[in-house]
Amino acid sequence: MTITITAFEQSPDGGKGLARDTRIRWALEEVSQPYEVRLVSFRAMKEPAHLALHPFGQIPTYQEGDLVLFETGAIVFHIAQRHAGLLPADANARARAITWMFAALNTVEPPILELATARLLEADKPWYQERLPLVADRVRCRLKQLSAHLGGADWIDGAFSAGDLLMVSVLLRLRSSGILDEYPNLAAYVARGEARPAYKRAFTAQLAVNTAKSPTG
Ligand code: GTB
Repeated sequence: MTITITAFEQSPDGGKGLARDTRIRWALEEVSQPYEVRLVSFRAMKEPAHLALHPFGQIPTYQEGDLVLFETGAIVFHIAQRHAGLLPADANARARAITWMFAALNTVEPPILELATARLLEADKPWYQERLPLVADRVRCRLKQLSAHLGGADWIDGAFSAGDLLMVSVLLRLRSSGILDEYPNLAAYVARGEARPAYKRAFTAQLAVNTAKSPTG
């Protein structure tokens, strides 16, 4: 059955791979599943046809026959459950990998998103310079803990898993802030993720969309 995902017609990041369709593309590449991509504009995302797939009018979505999913974490989990390669066979190791998926999205990503939002939308506010270090320190708090847990390991709990896929994806959003480089083992962890052939294919595919010349020039 054909898998179809949605992605930005033109990502605001210009192809840095930070929009969440990259996470889905990466998961599908890891498990060698072909997929099609339907590109949607910001306007189309809020129209009934897309809202029928995604109640919050966002990307990514995932369609496979009658199945329609939204929420990146749920989609990656679905892919990992259906196809070998992203979750360990051992029941306890699998439960731990799933725990790391949640940790990436629920514990590590929120302060990172808060920082990204502050830098993007609050830089003109009179309190920005005072607030920014507070927000950045909340990110550092999580990175310090994650760094201590990872230590010198390649991946967060044994072999590469969907937990790593989501954690690396979440940490990638920090690159432009410079904070990631304060934690060399985490910077190396992210680099290992980016070096995976499946990530490279996913990144290249989204880049092609975002550098393609628009029909209007
Ligand atoms: N919780 C949902 C999920 O994980 O799937 C969140 C989905 C979401 O935030 N989607 C964003 C979206 O559709 C795109 S990925 N936004 C349009 C809207 O809400 O109207 C978030 C994103 C957007 C842009 C960048 N960037 O330019 O760097 C990075 C990440």
